[in-house]
Amino acid sequence: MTSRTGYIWNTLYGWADTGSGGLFPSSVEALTQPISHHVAHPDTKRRLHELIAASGLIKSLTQLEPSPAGKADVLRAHDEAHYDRILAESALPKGGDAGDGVSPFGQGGHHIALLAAGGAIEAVRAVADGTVDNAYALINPPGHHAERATGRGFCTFNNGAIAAAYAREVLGMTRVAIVDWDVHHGNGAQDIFWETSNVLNISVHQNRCFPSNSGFRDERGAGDGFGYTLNIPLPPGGGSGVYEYAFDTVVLPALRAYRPELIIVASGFDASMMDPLSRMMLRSEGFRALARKILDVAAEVADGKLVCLQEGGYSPHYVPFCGLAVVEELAGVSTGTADALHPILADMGGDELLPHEREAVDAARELLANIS
Ligand code: 3YP
Ligand code: ZN
Repeated sequence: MTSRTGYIWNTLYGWADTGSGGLFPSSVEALTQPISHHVAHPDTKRRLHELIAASGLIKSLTQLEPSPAGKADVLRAHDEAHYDRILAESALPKGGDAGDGVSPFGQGGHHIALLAAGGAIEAVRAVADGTVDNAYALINPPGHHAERATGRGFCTFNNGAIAAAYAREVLGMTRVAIVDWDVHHGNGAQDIFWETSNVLNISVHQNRCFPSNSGFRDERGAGDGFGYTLNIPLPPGGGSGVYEYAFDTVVLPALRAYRPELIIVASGFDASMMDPLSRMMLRSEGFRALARKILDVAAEVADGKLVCLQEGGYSPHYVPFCGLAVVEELAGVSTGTADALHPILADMGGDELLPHEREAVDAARELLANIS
C-alpha cells in the first residue's frame, strides 16, 4: 500500500560541497577564515532526513526515487549559457560557483544540482498522476534564488521553477501556484515567470533580507503576468502571529482566487528563531500551522495537489524539528516526537500580531486585485 505522502531524499544531496568558506569564500587577503561547516553545509538537511528516519515517520511515507533532470528540463527555466557554464565549471578539479561568488559547488556538483531539480520533477509527477496525494522533496542544493540566466544565493538551478515549468509544458497544466515561505525573497521564480499568468508566484519573506534589493510589494509582474507576482515583505522580528495573518488574509485568498491545479511550496526553515541568516521568530509549531493552512486550501482548490520543495534553513539544531513538523502534517501522522528546543524558544515571543506587522500585511491585500 502506498501512503498519501511522497518523500524524496538522496545521499548525494548530502554530498554538496560548499567549500571551506563560512558564508563568503575563505580568503587570507580578506581575513575570512576557513571553517569546517559552511553556513549552507548539507549536514543540516541530512539531519532533517535522519530525524524523519529515526522518528519512524519515514515508514508512513512513500519514498520516491529522483532521476537527474535533463538539459531540456533545465532549459524550461534557464538560459542554455547558464546550463553550459555550470557543466563546464563542474568539470574543473575544484568545481566552481553558481553565479554570485557565494554559491560554491565542488567537482561534479552539476550532477547533484540536476538530481535536486529531478527530485522536484519527480515529486510533481507523482502528485499529478495520483501516485501520492502530496509530497515533500528534501532536495539540495536549493533553487529559489536562481534566475533564468544565473545561479545565486546558494542556488544553482531553480528546482521549483523547473518543476512548475514541467507541470505546465509536459503535464499540460495551465495554473500552477508557488508559495515561498523561505525567509528570503523568491526572486528566481519572479524573474522566470515575470510575464506569465500561468504561474502565480507568492513570496512571504523578511523585508530586504536577501536579495536586499528585491521582493517589494510594487514588483507585480508585467504584461500577461501583471498581478501574478505577489510579494509580501514582513518587518524583521515577526513570528507565527504575522505569518498566520499573512496567510489568512493574502496567501490563501490569492490561492482561492487563482484556483491552481497544483501548489508548489518553496519550503525553507530559515524563518525560524534559530536561524543565523534572518531575524524572524517561527518555531516548529508555526511551520506546522502554515503547512496545515496550505494543505486545507490545496484540498479546497487544487484537489489536494501539493508539493513541498526544500529551500533554505541553516540551523543544524532546529531545522530537523521544523521539517519534521511539516512532513508530519502533510502525512497526517504524529510520531509523538517533541520539539526538543521548544522549552528554550517557547517564551521568546512571535505569536502576537503587532501593529506594524499588521500594517505590512494589510498593505499587501491590494495585491489580490488582479488575480483571476
Ligand atoms: C545567500 C547569501 C546571503 C544570504 C543567503 C540566503 C540563502 C537562502 O537561504 N535563501 O533562501
Ligand atoms: Zn532562505
